[in-house]
Amino acid sequence: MSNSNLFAALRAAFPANLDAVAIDVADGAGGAYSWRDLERGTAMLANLLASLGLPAGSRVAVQTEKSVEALMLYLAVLRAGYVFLPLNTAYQSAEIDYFIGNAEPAVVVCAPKNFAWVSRIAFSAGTGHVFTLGETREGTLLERAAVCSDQHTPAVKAADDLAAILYTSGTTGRSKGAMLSHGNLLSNAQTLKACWDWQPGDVLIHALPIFHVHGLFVASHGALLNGSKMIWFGRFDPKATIARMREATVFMGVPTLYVRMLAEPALTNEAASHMRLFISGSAPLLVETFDSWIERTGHTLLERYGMSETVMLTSNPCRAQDGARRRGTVGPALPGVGVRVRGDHGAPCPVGEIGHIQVRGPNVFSGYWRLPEKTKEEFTNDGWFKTGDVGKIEADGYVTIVGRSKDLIISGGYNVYPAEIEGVINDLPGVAESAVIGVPHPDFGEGVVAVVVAQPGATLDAAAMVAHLKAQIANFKVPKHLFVVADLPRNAMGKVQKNLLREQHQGLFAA
Ligand code: MLC
Ligand code: AMP
Repeated sequence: MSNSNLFAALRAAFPANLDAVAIDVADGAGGAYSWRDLERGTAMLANLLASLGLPAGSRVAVQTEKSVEALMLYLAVLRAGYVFLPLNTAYQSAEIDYFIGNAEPAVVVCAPKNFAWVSRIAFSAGTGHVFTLGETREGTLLERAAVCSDQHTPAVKAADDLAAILYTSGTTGRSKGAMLSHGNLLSNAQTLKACWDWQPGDVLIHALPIFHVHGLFVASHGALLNGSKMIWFGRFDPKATIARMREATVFMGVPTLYVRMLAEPALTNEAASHMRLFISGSAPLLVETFDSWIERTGHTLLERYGMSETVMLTSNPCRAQDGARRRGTVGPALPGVGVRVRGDHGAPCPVGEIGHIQVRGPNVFSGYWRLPEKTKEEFTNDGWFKTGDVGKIEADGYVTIVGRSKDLIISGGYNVYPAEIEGVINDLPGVAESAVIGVPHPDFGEGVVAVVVAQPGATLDAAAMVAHLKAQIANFKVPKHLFVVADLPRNAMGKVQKNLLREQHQGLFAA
């Protein structure tokens, strides 16, 4: 049987010279990792996992700061044939409690400073093993792996075997785990390698977090599958990123990263002259950012469109002969991926008409973890996944996203679901109801704003409520502003008119 293990495919792309630098760490403790270090490190971690006698399909949940060892842990989970479950470092105890309770991981890896509370949650959910991994190689994970063999044969996997679960919030209720297979991830990585014209000698600046699709899959797989060196930032720093462009060729970022680099005088044509390709995605790219980037660097940003359930769906062209990178669009569907637009009742939309974006292809996930009914609802009868994005397709295939049918805010590339935040606010004492909206924000694209109504006789203190929320939910979800009002605008059906609230507050964060 052939092996469809994603790690095996990535490993096969390592350069012949295993002593060449694979990852050059640009911040923190610095240092360099060779391809041999990745080979040996992932083997030792895979052997540690294998030594635990975990059942097939076991989940390994990881909430650690970004580090090369954290990337190796991801690769080791693939290599050993288990299922990787990355968690945003901003998540707090109630959020982690939910993910661990829902996914029932056999292994949890957390930051040393969080061991006490994370292990309490994990052990009470039935997790057998909790390890720690710090930013600078400290913790029990590497201590235990240090005594394991550095030889390991990748587990044999079928293309549809589960590789990762990515939690993505729902418009109603709790987060759902999107189940991605080895085949989903590898087919998308191979397609992007060809489409983005990865070249021998390409060097990627990796400055995104590694707990979401963009940094973990698109960026890391891209470099690994091309045997390309990465210049690795634990945290995005616009000045330092610009300084390293002279040694690099490819950069991937959410729009906020481009906005922050544009604010740096050091961003010039000359500073970017060694670069081949700048890619943007995860959130809408403003046309002003697109235009300013051309003006300042001479490079045209390549905007692409993706999501946790589907990895990448569309991309503007890379090579000039394949077409223009058209501002305001996310480009045509990737080869082998089907993208179509449907009306409210499922009828096909004529060219250029706005409707619901649907997708199918080898990149599309198999369903939500333990939610067969929810999965069914999110697919059409003929097997297309409903993205929840609204847009149009031109005659030449270019897709434009114009909005979302899902009530979702994207702030600095992170998704915030109003229903979740409203639920937390409504549970605070004295709150009758609330509405959470996103309004234009010069740095984050959209800023989270809450509008809250007090119960009769109650007095609410906005600052105290924000402080309370900060202690309960991930920091990027906390409203940047919270207004206490007498009542919320409603339509004749009694539904809160969020569009009116958005209009009212749209200038709140004006630059
Ligand atoms: C940080 N803060 C944010 C925020 N990030 N607020 C709103 N939205 C965000 N995204 C706030 C914190 O709450 C904190 O506020 C303050 O900013 C400083 O925190 P920080 O952690 O020091 O911020 P910083 O390092 O500046 O982070 C900003 C950022 C980061 C833009 C670098 O958000 C980021 O890396 N975003 C990328 C997200 C990403 O990779 N998305 C891909 C998803 S995949 P306070 O008040 O507490 O001080 C996907 C599919 C696809 O969508 O298509 O790719
Ligand atoms: P996530 O659930 O975090 O994977 O986020 C996926 C969502 O991000 C998509 O459904 C889109 O709404 C949004 N998104 C991703 N890329 C783009 C883009 N280039 N332009 C606009 N929205 C995008």
